[in-house]
Amino acid sequence: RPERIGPDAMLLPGFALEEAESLIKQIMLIAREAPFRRLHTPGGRALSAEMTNCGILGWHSDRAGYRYESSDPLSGKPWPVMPPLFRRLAQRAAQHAGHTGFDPQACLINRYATGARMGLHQDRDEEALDAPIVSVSLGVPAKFLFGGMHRSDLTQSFTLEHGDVVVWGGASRLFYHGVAPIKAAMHSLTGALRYNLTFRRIRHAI
Ligand code: MD5
Ligand code: FE
Repeated sequence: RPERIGPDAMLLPGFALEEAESLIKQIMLIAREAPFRRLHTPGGRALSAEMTNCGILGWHSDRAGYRYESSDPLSGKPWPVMPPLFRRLAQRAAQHAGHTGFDPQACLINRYATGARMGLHQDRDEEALDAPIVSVSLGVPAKFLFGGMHRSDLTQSFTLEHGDVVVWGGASRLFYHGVAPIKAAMHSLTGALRYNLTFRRIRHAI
């Protein structure tokens, strides 16, 4: 029961439910090596979601700009290895949505506390724009906003629940999107938190 939510964008409800508890345990292990932190935009504003990464590249933002780094700027050490469970889930989801051969290089882990949000933006810090993006939602639900190629395009909203996976390919890959402020809620595995795993391929070759 995959649901088409945009051009080449597929919602796979509950696709990650079976491994959700293991995913959350792995997030805790990753955060011991590379703690969640609040990044700042190049303009100096703090993002409200806290972030960390695993994989050979990790997304980072500071006064110098948005970019992918092979080491954690906090520690100078390489990002934690992407757990095979993460990689396999992302590959299986991409395959399920019709994208063969997806091999993610980066997994950005966003942690949203109550009230945290993500303003409308495009994901365009990657070179491999032909590769899909796979996102996995865990914990409390979020109202996700999904627009079009232009910031001013109307947005649709839908709820992303614990275990839901979305595969964004084709035209949707560059659509504006955001997350409305997280409402106070409780989930048995995460408390009041929402986590989102965002799997991306950054470069065509390594
Ligand atoms: C989130 N994270 O729920 C989302 C999930 C981010 C981010 O947006 O940049 O960390 S990824 C949603 C996404 C990715 C690529 C394209 C589109 C949506 N889209 O075309 O709507 O924390
Ligand atoms: Fe995004």
